[in-house]
Amino acid sequence: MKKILILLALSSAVQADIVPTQLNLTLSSYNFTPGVTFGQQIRPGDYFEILDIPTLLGVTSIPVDWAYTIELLSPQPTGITTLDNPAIDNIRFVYTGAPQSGPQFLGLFDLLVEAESSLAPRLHNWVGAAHQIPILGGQPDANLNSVPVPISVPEVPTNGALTLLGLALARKLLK
Ligand SMILES: [Ca+2]
Repeated sequence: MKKILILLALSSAVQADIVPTQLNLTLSSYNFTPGVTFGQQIRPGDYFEILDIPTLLGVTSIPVDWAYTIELLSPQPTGITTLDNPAIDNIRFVYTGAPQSGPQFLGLFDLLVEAESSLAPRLHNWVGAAHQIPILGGQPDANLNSVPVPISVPEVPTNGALTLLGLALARKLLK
């Protein structure tokens, strides 16, 4: 079984608020556990996005107090500029619960993707938008991260298909 695990330490994020950790792809499940970092707080309306997931089919489960939207283009927080392909789906998760301060993990987010996808790197495709904790001023804070996303794997011809292709080529050459 194909299984890839990527661990990103909460403390290693440079400009951090909601960051990805424990990203994992199994047969048709793309899941991860985001975290809110030290000195940061999530409030109702704060969110994070993963941009441009070509094999995204839907959502299997997300923690309580979160809602999601699948959309082609997503809003960017102030100070964040990144590429967003208008032809490929994004997913955006919006927090609806009571304020929570970091550092802490935010639970498992599990997405349904096309079976037999494989992970491909993407640059600056994770956007997090939270706030500083009140004692630090409570201002909005946002960041960019890069996470791999599942993409389709081109189908490899089966032996039967190769045989048919060979016969077709042979017939063409004999004409
Ligand atoms: Ca997009």
